[in-house]
Amino acid sequence: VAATLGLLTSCGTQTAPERTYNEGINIIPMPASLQQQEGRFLLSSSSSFYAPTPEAKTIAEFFAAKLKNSTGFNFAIADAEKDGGISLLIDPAMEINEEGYRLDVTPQGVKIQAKTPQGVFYGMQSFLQLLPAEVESPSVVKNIEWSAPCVSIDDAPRFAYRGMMLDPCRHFIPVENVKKQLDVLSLFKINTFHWHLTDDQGWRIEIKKYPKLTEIGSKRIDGEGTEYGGFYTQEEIKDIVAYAAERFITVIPELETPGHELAAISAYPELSCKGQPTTPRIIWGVEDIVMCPGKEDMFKFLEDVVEEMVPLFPGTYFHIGGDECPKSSWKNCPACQARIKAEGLKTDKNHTAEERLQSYVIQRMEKMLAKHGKKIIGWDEILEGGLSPEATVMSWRGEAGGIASALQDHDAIMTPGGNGMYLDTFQGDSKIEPVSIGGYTLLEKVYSYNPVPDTLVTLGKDKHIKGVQANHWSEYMYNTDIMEYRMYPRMLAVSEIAWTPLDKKDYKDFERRINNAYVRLDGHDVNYHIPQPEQP
Ligand code: TNX
Repeated sequence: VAATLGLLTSCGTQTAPERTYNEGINIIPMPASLQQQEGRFLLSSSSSFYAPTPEAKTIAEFFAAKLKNSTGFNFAIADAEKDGGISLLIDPAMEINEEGYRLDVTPQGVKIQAKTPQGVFYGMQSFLQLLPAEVESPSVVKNIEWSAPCVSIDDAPRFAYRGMMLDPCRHFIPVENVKKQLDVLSLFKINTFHWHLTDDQGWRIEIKKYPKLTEIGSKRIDGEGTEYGGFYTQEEIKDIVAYAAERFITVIPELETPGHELAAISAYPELSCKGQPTTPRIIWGVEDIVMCPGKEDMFKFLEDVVEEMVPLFPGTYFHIGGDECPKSSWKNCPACQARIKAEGLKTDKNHTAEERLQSYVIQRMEKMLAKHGKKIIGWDEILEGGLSPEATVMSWRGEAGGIASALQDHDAIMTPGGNGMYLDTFQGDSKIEPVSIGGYTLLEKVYSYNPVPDTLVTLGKDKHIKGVQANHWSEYMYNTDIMEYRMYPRMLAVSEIAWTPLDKKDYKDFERRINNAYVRLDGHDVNYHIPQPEQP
């Protein structure tokens, strides 16, 4: 089935982009402010980088190596500013957003100024998008003029959190493909990679103290009776985190608690209330067997896992899951009921005792992670039973969770499925598209999402919306071809929602710019979808 679907995605239904792709300004996401000027800047074999600080030099080296692939030019990194060169200037005193930059392209040269290395990196990404799209080619492209229109750009993101979530649990994503997505998404200024590493259908991270998590928990028997599995070693994770950091992407790991953990429970059955032997889940949907908060050893397990995970992920945030945890097993569990009693978690008018027990788990996770200097993010169910003091809510069941969180002066990240942030859905006619979880999320719908609800603006609480994320749940992403097909070009719309000021968004113009982006995606061998005119 997967092979057939793979074929279906790569033939027949797509039309090639038009050859007009290099006309006009094609930057995605559209900058906050851009003025086009007369003339063009020509990049040549004698162009050089001027990078007067070590951080700027690292970025110059990164882009010199990349530009060499497509242009074949050997760019020198010089100590003095030269005509025809690219200057990367970092000034911590510059008055500009932490991620902002100023980009001036004149016939004499390119100048990028920013407060931080990240700003300079984004300035370079914008400059690259002014060059012919073939600049993303992995091999030298001949007979092309590497020129860019003259512009002055003043740019900064609308949101500090611009995320994508990948789910290697339902279908595994090999290291090289994870890197590929990071590489591609960094072109479009995505800065956060939420990595969903544990779930019912597979445990995907090596934990040295608990080897059975990967020996048993990373494998399942699929429908045809074959073993399916995969996991990341800690070395591979470090490698990916470093790769992301080079591209100014922070990795947020997710350790699901207390539900969605059947794979871990299969390896260590004592983690559940009944302790019955089980296997990683082989079908999709919500699993009833969950972790047992009545048992102190269950918390010890989480503490040990956290202790091994934390050093791998230098970012501030740690995602503790918290979604879809059926509580029937806790109702019939003497240890859970004893915990409810001991902690005084009585049913009140807002919450059941079991909901408050879930909140107790999340609060313990928060304390556990605070000891390591980490802050928690959780799916919006963490609102039920009372929010942990410092938690950030990821709003997925619509926007209500995000709104409730902001009203309690907690930060929130918007990722509502119904508003187009779930990219496991169809993006065209379901009769010809590869099977998906269901529902239609056309490119325009993704693009039209505004992560800040009006009510929060009215109440002056909009500052708590830190940003937006698209989720790529992989139940119906049998391989990375289908995953990419679902991701692109919709992720480009997400990048523009996350970066571009609301009043600068323009779908018609975005559609035009996407033709240029397709050629860039081709350079990375991305299996993208092309929206068809006859949409359902
Ligand atoms: C709900 S979103 C889930 C995931 C599924 C997804 C499918 C969330 C926090 N939980 O476990 O993969 O729906 O769309």
